[in-house]
Amino acid sequence: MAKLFLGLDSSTQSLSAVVIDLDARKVIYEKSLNFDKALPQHKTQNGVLPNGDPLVKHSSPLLWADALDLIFAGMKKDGVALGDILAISGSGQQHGSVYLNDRAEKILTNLNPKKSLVENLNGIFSRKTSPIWMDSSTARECAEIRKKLGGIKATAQKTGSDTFERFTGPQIRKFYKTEKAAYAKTSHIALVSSFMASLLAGKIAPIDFGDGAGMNLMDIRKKSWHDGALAATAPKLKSKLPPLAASGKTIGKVSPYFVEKFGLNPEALATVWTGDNPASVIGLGLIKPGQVAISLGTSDTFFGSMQKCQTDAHGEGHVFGSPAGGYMTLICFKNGSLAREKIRELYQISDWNKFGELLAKTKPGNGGAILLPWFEAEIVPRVNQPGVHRFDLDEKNVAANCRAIFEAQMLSMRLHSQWMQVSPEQIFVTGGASNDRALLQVLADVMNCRVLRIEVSKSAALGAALQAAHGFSTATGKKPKWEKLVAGFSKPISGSEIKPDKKAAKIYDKLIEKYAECECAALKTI
Ligand code: XUL
Repeated sequence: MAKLFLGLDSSTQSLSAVVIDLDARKVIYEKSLNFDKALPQHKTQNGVLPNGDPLVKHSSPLLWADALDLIFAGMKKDGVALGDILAISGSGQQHGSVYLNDRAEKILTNLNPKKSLVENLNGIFSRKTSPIWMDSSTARECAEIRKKLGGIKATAQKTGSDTFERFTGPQIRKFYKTEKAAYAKTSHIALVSSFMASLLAGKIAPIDFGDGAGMNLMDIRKKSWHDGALAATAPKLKSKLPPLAASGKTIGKVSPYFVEKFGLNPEALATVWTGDNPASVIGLGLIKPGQVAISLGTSDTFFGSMQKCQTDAHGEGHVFGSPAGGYMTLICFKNGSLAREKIRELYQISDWNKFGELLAKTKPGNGGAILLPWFEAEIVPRVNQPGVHRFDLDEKNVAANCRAIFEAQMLSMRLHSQWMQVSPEQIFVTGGASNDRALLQVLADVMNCRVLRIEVSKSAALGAALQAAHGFSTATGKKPKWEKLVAGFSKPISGSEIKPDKKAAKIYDKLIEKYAECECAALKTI
């Protein structure tokens, strides 16, 4: 019998499944189910419920449950050997929260396989919808909690991050303030990850140290609920939260609902889920401290493993627990491809090859020219008023502006990741813009580090499957090594390595000082 493990990823727009054969070191099945297309009855757009207020972004927990039924039905239909799956784990979009009443526990333990999950779960919610990570309607609550915790630095030191609108604590506070009766009727608060794990386990599941750190409620060092943060958020909160636990830890046998309905093995283990970013860290094989990846997408994110818990005094970056045991960090730059596209449009450059040709006409360091491309309000550094700033850079010089945008973004990444105190030996890059060699060369030179491309399709679900394998092995008394476990699953694309140019790297070592000064000067004016 093959040793199969299932990883599920409940993201904003879809639910994905990845099944791995551990001994063969192979992904044997993968599938995604798009919420809007597969389940139009829930009326989401890109996984979000329409709302008149542009700051409010909610989704539906019943949609996620419906998707779970559907993905299992699909696996059964596709002939996946569901009876051979030894353990299941998963990941969820971070920060989103689900509110359950006092009927939830009983209903979860008695899920009726003759009915759908949606039919079973009707009546267990104390709040019909779930605020998700895209919501930014809690600025006031962020300020209130931050103040009670002693400011930005103290909040980050205590909980791993400054308060952010999308984080669960500020969201819970808003719910408590605006819907007091519904808050009082809430017996359990779950994250997307722990809600999904609860369905599979047939009982209220713990929240893990990775996703728990995205709440502004967990003591990042002790990995337990932080009493001060709980008190600053809402009354009686501790009694509504599940225990915290390591991701992949066994919750129990999978619920009989899934055994009877889809043919899962009754001995299969249901394990604790995590957030999608922590799971991706595993899926990409970033196990050793100092291993980092950059995702160049709509926004750019810089994330990776971290040895010590090192929080950001400026409150720009986040520290989460890593499923591999230690910590991970994540920094999100909003003006990623968004800003690169804006420059391309502004100078009417037909495509990225042409853009690269123009850039090649200039030299590393751009003669000291600096651009600050904050087309949108920026997260890192915190910029509330969008604006583009140029220093010693002629707006009419097209080639210099092409180089300036790439250099600015990579210098900003280097500058704002210094607090993490990691010196990577190599950087993995993924995402839409990661096939742009000109951009990757600037990245390698600015970071003075090898850069390798890596394919990340379903990296979170793959990480979750590996987490299931780790949890299973631990439960059977073994001490599995993460490095061994992930080996062979995610490999960089062959021939994609870009080495830093030592001369250029020296230029950037100097230019970063000027870049930092320009940032300070611009921030003072807004
Ligand atoms: C991380 C974050 C997003 C979501 C996306 O802090 O908000 O990356 O996890 O699913």
